[in-house]
Amino acid sequence: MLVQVDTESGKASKVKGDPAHPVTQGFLCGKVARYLDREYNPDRLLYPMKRTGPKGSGNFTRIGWDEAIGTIAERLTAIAAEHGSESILPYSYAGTMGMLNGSGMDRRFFHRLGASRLDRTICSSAGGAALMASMNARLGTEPEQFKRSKLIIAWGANVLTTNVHLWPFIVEARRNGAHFVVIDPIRTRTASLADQHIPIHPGSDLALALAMANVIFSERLEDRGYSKHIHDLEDYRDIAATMPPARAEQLTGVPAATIEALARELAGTRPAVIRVNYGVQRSDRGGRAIQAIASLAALTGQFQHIGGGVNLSTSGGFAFNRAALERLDLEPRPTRLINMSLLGDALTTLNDPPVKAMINYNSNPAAIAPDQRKVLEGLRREDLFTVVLEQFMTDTAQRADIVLPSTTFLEHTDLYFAYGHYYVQLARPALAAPGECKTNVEVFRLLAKAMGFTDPCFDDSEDEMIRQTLDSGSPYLEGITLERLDREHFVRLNLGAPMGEFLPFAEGKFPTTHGQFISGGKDLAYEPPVESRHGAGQSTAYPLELISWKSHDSMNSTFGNRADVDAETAKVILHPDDAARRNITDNSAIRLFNDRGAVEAVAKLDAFHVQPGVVCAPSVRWPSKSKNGVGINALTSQRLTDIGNGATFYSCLIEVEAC
Ligand SMILES: Nc1nc2c(c(=O)[nH]1)N[C@H]1C(S)=C(S)[C@@H](COP(=O)(O)OP(=O)(O)OC[C@H]3O[C@@H](n4cnc5c(=O)[nH]c(N)nc54)[C@H](O)[C@@H]3O)O[C@H]1N2
Ligand SMILES: Nc1nc2c(c(=O)[nH]1)N[C@H]1C(S)=C(S)[C@@H](COP(=O)(O)OP(=O)(O)OC[C@H]3O[C@@H](n4cnc5c(=O)[nH]c(N)nc54)[C@H](O)[C@@H]3O)O[C@H]1N2
Ligand SMILES: [Mo]
Repeated sequence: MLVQVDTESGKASKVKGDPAHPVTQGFLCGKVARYLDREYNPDRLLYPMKRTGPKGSGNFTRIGWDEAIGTIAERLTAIAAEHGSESILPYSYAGTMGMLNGSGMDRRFFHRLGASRLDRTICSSAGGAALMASMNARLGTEPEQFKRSKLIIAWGANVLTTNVHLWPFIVEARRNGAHFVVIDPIRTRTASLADQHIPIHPGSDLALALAMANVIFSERLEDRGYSKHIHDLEDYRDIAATMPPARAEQLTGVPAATIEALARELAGTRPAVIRVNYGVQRSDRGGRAIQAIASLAALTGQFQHIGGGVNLSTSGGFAFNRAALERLDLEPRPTRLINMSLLGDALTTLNDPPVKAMINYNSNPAAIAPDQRKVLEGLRREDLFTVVLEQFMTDTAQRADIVLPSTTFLEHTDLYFAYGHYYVQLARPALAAPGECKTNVEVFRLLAKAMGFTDPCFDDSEDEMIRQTLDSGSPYLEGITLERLDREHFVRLNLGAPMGEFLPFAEGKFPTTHGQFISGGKDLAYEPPVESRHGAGQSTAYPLELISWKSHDSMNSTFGNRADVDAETAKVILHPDDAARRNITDNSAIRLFNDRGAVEAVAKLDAFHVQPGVVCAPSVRWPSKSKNGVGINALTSQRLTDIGNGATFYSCLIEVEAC
């Protein structure tokens, strides 16, 4: 990304994509193209503040940094002395995915303190666990290879909305004759532009993937030469045999003939690539669904061909020295791990010790964590000491005792990995921090000093931390130095192959113990998600399946302060048949509810985008912007995925009524 800065005023006038970058190719997504609105927004937090009214009242008064840091250090010391240091919980996720501000000085601080550790499961852990279970590597087909594909399946991947930089490669492939198929319960923007859209019942992808394998095995369409690299091939065949297309049709809503045709097309096309995204794994069987989808690529030998394979994530290429960056070794003793997707329970029922302090940065749990009623109940606790590092007054910041103003990524140095491509990136500040904003790195450095931590790592500069992170001995990082990053800004990982020709599994050689791919066999046995039309929790009280997917114009809850984003995320899309049965008209006020909570929204009737029985909410709206002060996650549950302990946001049953 390039920022045009006026040398006299020091102000930015324009942001644009870097035309030299092989993946982003000179354009930005719609959200970041408007980033200067955010950068110079009058609502930016500029000074440290402390709470003056009751918890959550939003009454704050400005204080100095010395008082802020002093108070936090004093309170944390007292809480650790009385309840043990594990009563202190860090909470962070994807606000910035920079290594230093996202998993650097913060981790050092909490490890040294002996705080509870956070299991960061809110987004991708089920899919990540699936890649590890099947290949022991989080690697995927390079985006640059997609243009060489002949068949591209976007499986639970809303490419145009969430991964727009892949789109030009898909366009190029289609120009060369590729067939583009989308498997998604919703007819997304991506689906409506595809050659074929296959609507599927939410949470049933595992059944579809097994049925495709069933067709491939029974018609002997597998790649004989390559499928020998599947360690548990016979178990895979056995489990696939339990899912004939007719059974899968019942479970998925996809006609058996469509399943057969897709299976034959996948087996008969080289190269074919499956772009699976995280939408698939936000439900009970989502982890194994990803494993079954990756298994299809192995069974049909797609890993041998440029433009083939499967891509969920490329993050495993970034073989950084996390031990040196995060310094887990500073822990005085091994500490407990708290699942961030269970924050509601962690704040309300966890004991031994209870959570007495929460330091929140890069995240807005009051909006994004499931089972929001419990989360908000927890954040309301007068005896919970809460510190929030933020750029804006989010619902989480509003419930803090101390709010600390944070820099944006245009204002601090950081090193970036990616999960959609293979380039390491460095950003230096383009702009000065406004007011008294500080970087997360600096805040945790100051806190470490105030707590009396004398370990030399708390004196490390940003540049020193970057050098330590790059120094891992991995061949992927060979030759990638801070100096080179400063010169070039983005550097391709040293993957041992020219751009667009990285085929790590062309000859099998998976980094598993036996070097083979693992399908999962019996572990792939399908059961519908508890909260789904065929699930055990199916009920007449809450018959509708809610998908609170990604909104086009916001980034989870980031940008939720914007009026246009708020209007968009206030809408909930219903099929006209479902609406008619409930006397709901277009643009009218509705109430979505289940046993966990109720949310008010505006109905948008739309037979084009949603199928009957499915309700779709672009997320994540700021709770405080809605009439009853809660957001869509008041409806979602703390039930976890089959593997990876992830959140099941997209497996959620509700009822809707006019209000
Ligand atoms: N504009 C925008 N871009 C974003 C984000 C954002 O908030 N806004 N967030 C970023 C983040 S944090 C992430 S993790 C990625 C996520 O990127 P994606 O995974 O692409 O996004 P999602 O909307 O979570 O899910 C993708 C699609 O899966 C579909 N889906 C839901 N349930 C199922 C199912 O059971 N089966 C199938 N086959 N499909 C299903 C949804 O309808 C959706 O269209 O996007 C990133 N990019
Ligand atoms: N219902 C529903 N819930 C969801 C999802 C969904 O699809 N549906 N998606 C889930 C997924 S995939 C994800 S990844 C999570 C995302 O959840 P979060 O990681 O909490 O993401 P955001 O909502 O974007 O909030 C990030 C916050 O970090 C702040 N921030 C940004 N940069 C910095 C920085 O440098 N320093 C500091 N201190 N703060 C910064 C931003 O202002 C913002 O308020 O949400 C999950 N929740
Ligand atoms: Mo995410």
